[in-house]
Amino acid sequence: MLLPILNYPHPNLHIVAKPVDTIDDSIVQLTKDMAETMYASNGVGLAATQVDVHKRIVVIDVSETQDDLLVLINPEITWYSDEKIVYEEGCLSVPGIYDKVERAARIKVKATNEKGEDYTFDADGLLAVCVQHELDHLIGKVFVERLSELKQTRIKTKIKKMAKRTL
Ligand code: QAP
Ligand code: CO
Repeated sequence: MLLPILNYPHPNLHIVAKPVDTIDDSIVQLTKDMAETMYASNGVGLAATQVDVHKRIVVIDVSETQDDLLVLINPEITWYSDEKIVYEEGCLSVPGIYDKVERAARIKVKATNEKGEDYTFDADGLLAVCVQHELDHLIGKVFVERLSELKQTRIKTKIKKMAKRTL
């Protein structure tokens, strides 16, 4: 089932997600719906926060062929490199807006999958950027809030103008 995505600056995008304590059928179904919603929107990542569910759940697929789904339940970044990467980011909650954000170039991640298995992996490049971007959502942070105040003001103005056009 496709889920509606909250659009910035919706206040619920600032709610801090709570850890998942039991991976029951409703959580498994939510991860499936999140993946379907991400693929349908041609996204590479989606956090539960963006579909107004305030639990620590993220889906990511940075593969070209959209066939390498990562389900991250209660994800944590256990290590950040000092080395940085600057990447032009976008967000399904901020359609049409893209800007450069600096983040750690490499990270170590631990999470649980939808089967309840714990796993860890190292990430760099687009995957490292995506994990950091999605985990920001879980603490109520949208990538535009990592840009200058001037850029944030300009983005809000642009969003209001785009909304008017669709009236
Ligand atoms: C986060 O973002 C991300 O504006 C995921 O019109 C982005 O999937 C991580 C999207 C970049 C790493 C690098 C955005 C689709 C998708 C749009 C997305 C749009 C259509 C964004
Ligand atoms: Co996003």
